[in-house]
Amino acid sequence: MSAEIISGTAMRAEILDELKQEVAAMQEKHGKTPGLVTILVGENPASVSYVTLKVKTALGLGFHEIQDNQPESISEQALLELIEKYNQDDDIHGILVQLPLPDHIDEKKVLNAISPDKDVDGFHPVNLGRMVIGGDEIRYLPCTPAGIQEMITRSGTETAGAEVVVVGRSNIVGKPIAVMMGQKGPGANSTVTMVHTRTKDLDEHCRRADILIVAAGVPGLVKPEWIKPGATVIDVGVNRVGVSEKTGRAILSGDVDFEAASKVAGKITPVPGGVGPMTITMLMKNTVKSAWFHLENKQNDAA
Ligand code: L34
Repeated sequence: MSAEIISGTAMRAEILDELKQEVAAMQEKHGKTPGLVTILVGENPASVSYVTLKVKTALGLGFHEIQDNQPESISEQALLELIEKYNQDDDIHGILVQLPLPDHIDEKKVLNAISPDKDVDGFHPVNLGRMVIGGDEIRYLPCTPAGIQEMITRSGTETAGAEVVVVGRSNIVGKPIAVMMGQKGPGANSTVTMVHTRTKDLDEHCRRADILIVAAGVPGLVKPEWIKPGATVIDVGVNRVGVSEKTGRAILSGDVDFEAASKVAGKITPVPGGVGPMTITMLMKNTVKSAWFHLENKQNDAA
């Protein structure tokens, strides 16, 4: 048996086409396009690579895009002031501060400083709280979990009543996707188990999963024997496991042994070309949403 590949790159193309039309409609109606600022502190190679892709995608959609690179040495205070400047800028609808930040900066303080109305990453406690409440309350879903849910539903995987096992409990992936899959509503209604480093019998839990979502950051953690035959496997890991001698570029590998897992799973996402491209796509979707909101509903705060 060979699993069907769920391609993030193919889904990205579809969704970006839809967004392009929305941007054109916005330009026509309001004479404005969505404004996004990406703030990158320092030169972490993975972060540089992801931010570069985000900027390129935003420019491709015709966004008003500001790439604001800051030195590793920037003080926490200066970074907070920079964020406040963009909070006040009417042409900016989305503010993204790429993580991780250097050790001398308090990540929580920085994320909390972004106006919840411009928090297109969906990391602010207000937006995470809204996500937990669900339904109409939702404003911005965090991008990686939103991308994962989109891949599951667009691939035709049944989620209602499905056993979903989430490996990992980070604030940006594990915790939010576990909540989202357990919500009432389309693309959800699943029975969710969240497992982590202190879980007993990790493999036993994984074997029960109809949908296995792996976001541990450990290359090759999930073995083929841990996968239920026919399951949908979503691999969120983007591990840099070496450097190609030919191209000099990083070699990427997921948290799942892809070759072996493909023989057991029903559907599986690749790395690269899986969840990563969808994360960036969902950021664009949130930014378009925010722009509509700011252009058509000035009373954000009262909402
Ligand atoms: N603030 N920080 C903030 N928001 C985010 O949503 C992120 N994340 C994670 C790290 N820090 C963040 C990302 O953007 C991870 N992440 C991310 C984004 C894109 C890709 C991977 C991770 C991606 O496009 N990966 C490509 C390969 C890119 C390459 O060659 O380096 C892929 O095909 O998987």
